[in-house]
Amino acid sequence: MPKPHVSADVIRSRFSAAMSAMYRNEVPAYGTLMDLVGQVNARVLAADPAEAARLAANDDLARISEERHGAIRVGTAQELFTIRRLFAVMGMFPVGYYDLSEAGVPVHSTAFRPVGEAALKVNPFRVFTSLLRLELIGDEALRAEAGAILAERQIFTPGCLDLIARAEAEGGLSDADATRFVAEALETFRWQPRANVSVEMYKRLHDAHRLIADVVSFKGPHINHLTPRTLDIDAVQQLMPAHGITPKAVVEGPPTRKCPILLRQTSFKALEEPVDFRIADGWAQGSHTARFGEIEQRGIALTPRGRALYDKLLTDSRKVARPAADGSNAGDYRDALSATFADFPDDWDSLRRDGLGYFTYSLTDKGLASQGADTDDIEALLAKGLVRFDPVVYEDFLPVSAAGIFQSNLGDGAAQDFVASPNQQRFESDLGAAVLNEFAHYAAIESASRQACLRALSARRAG
Ligand code: OOG
Ligand code: NI
Repeated sequence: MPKPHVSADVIRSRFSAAMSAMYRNEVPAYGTLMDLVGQVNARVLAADPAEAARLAANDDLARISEERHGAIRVGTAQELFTIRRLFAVMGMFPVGYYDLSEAGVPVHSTAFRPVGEAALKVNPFRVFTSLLRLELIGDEALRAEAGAILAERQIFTPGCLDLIARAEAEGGLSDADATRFVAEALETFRWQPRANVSVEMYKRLHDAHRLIADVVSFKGPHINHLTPRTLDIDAVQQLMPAHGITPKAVVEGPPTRKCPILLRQTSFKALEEPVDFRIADGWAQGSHTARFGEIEQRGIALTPRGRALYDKLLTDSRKVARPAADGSNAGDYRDALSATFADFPDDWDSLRRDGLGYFTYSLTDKGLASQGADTDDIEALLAKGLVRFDPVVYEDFLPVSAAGIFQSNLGDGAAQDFVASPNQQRFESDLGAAVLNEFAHYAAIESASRQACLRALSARRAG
């Protein structure tokens, strides 16, 4: 008898818990950040019982401060292809295409994440995954050497590869195999204190771009940050220095609002860590900065129309003030952002009526107690108080914000001018699959909730 499979959602939960424990242990400042986030979230919930009740109804309150995402950077098409298969075992699929060349970082990316409300509810953990684009590097000799170094490494353990193949062949893993899979997969994301290259090679890679050194010099794509969810990102940003952590200069994304939209993020600067580099007869100590911690606060998912308005206002505010890496104009940037975003409606009903955000619809208590209604018009049902609406949470990322996060931890001089060269087709061919469209996902959630409301009301009429 074959053993029953555990669900992919359960494997993902075990994996994110294991990753969190490993990272806290390896990066102590991250543990401090987690504690701070927990304290701030507890304070917000105590001060706002209505929000606490809403979260209790929609979310697992006990897990409110847990990780929502992490990030890795892989070096080759083959690595990207296999990482897609690895994440699929945990019910994580590539959503969205992000071109960061435009923002001075030689990578393009996707986010592996659970898809569908049920899976997100069990555990929303996702991994922002970037593929290095050596073709954007001018120095041809260095490009060839870096390619050769990458071609020789194997970032997956043999056990991990076997279990991926088994999950694919059998449609899942038994409980014991899932436990082994999590342990084997974790090895790919672990920090390797011994570099794969000599210090001279490291320096050359580093001079070409710090990101290239980070990807090419090591045996694997160490997880470079994990990110818990906070209910008040401004408070955590402000409290970080008192807890001995240095935050990046500005919070990325939209300004502080009554009705949060999309995603706001901030991070603490990457730490300098000791690394052993190869020398002729052994190892020589040096250092590398790579790993940091981040926090996020999520708001409503915007429609293409809302997203276009967001992009326009962000561009406008960056014309007034562009955040300097040293933080010298952080105040000006914040002011410009709030002034520009005054043009973005800040109440839920306007966002809905203007078609800027996605909402779910459900029956109110009155709707549940009713004998149905004589109309299929959602606006009329809302007016009668039979139906209510709630914002759909944004589950994806933002390219300009991601570039800001990259830059703050790569160091101030890391931005370089690359010719903007999005190449989704190439990315998807390396990935071995098309990325899912995030807008289609949100639109489907909204329309399913609408249909469910109408069906429930018509069943009441009939009954
Ligand atoms: C990824 C940076 C992007 C985010 O939250 O936008 C990111 C990286 O530094 O590898 O994680
Ligand atoms: Ni991140």
